[in-house]
Amino acid sequence: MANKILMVLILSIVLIVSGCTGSSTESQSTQNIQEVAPVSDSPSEEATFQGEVKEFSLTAKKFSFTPGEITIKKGDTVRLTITSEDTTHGFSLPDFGVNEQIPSGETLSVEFIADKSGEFTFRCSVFCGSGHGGMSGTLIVRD
Ligand SMILES: [Cu+2]
Repeated sequence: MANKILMVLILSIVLIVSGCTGSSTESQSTQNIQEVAPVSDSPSEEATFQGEVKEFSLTAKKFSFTPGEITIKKGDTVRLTITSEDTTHGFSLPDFGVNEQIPSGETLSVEFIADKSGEFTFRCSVFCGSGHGGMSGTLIVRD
């Protein structure tokens, strides 16, 4: 009786071992290396552009900007055309990285994307006289 059990044990061990070694060569080289080609055909196009282009004409004159308040929507591209009517003025909008000079009688174009909402102050950045410190306006960016 003990012999029979031993035989079954040995047989099953042999079966397990041979079964394992029989199918251990599955090294199929499935090399489907698809080259990830760059998708962008036109790299100059901004994929995330959503807003509109808003254009405004401003005049700078001692000691104010006209209009003194500009309202746009977040995501808009803002184009400002600013003309100085008397002396040299500046146009500074630090929240959007803008700071330019507008020589006397000249027109300057400024463009930026309003990528955040809130109320931002733009001001003259070139000393133009006694009222220079109060020469400012407000850019309102709505959500
Ligand atoms: Cu000024």
